[in-house]
Amino acid sequence: MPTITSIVGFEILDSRGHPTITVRVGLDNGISAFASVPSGASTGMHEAVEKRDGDKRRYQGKGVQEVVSSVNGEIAKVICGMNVFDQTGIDHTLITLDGTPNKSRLGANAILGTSLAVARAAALSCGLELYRYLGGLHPIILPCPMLNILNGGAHADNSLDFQEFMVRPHAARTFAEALRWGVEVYHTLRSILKKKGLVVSVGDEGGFAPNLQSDEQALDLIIEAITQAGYKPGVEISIGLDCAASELYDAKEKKYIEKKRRERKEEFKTRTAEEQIAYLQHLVSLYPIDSIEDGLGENDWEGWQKLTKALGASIQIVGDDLFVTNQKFLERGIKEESANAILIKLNQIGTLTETIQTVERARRAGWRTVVSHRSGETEDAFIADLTVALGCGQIKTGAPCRSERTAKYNRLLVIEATERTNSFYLDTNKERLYNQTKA
Ligand code: 2PG
Ligand code: MG
Repeated sequence: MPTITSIVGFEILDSRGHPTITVRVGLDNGISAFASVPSGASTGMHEAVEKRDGDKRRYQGKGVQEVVSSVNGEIAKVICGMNVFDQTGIDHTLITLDGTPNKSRLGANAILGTSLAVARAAALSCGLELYRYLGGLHPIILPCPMLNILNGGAHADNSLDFQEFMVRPHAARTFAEALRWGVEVYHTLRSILKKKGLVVSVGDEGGFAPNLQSDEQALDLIIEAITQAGYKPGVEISIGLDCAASELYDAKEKKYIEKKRRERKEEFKTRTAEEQIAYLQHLVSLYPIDSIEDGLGENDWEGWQKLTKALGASIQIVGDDLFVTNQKFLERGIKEESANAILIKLNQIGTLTETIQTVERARRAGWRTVVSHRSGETEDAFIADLTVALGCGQIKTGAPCRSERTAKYNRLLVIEATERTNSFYLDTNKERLYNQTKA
């Protein structure tokens, strides 16, 4: 059994130019592996804590030197000597060592970096690809990519309130085909925006970030792009939204606010939870939207129940900030029927083991799972392997633009091409699996 002999953390940069951590785990068989930790902007309040130094003289307080020290010191001390295949034992040791319910003492970043690097070193020790080590030998499912082609909210300095407008090429026969469709729509959208004299610079997740009149105009442009690229909106390519509504909620007014318009001192609308639900229903009736993430805020459990009653039979209702990949919140969501799908982000909970358990719990409840990147990413493509290993069937990892986003899509392309006969693409809308040798 290979034993862990060294654990070393390094302060590196994420895609927004903020510090994050990468961890190297070394084994007594000579193998070593790295894993890097991403960082969110629209973070849920119940997420595991991303620890930062707070020393304003370095990186405006965002340094992670203390996190690196914890990895090199406390964490290395207890984890070195452990069997690298004991992922569950290692993750539990990390959780106990931290000792807080939200991993705030050592930082979820310190813990996750270690947890993921351990898994990678273990896979290498077996001579297995990461997705095989994590997922076993069964035929694999390639996910439907959800490409965030228009950015708004906290990810872009523009007028759009909704954070993400995604295309879902669900009717493709392979992942590679789905990605190509998405990429073609992305580039078509670019030329449409350009022709209209709109800005084609991009937001944090690589999607375009023009100033538009409304969320409806964004949806109209996407429909135009899908059609012009030669695809049938709804039939072949549908639309997914991440409203990131926790960001739009004004606790004082107890309402959802058109924040960008308010910031720009333009006339803005406010909506109660009921009005927000009605607005989303209105959008679903007008556009081929089949997935809505965070349509309401993270504490609005009552609203979520109503939203799922109103739309859950016909579309995917995804909880991100509401569940924060945490089984405790998911359990409540299952009981109260607050959603029918959960977003899966490793760094929201902080260990690989807990993430896998959350996915399994969601699946037992008949829920769908969508593996997700963060808006601040690195070149690490761990989530591509994770999606495949757990057969989640859906991944959102931004626009097909910027290397930290394409790294994940590229990894999936390679996995699919390698596993030709042994892989399936999931049409999430029909729950049908397609094998590429027959595509
Ligand atoms: C989200 C994520 C990823 P962030 O809200 O789903 O797109 O954004 O990482 O900023 O929380
Ligand atoms: Mg989200």
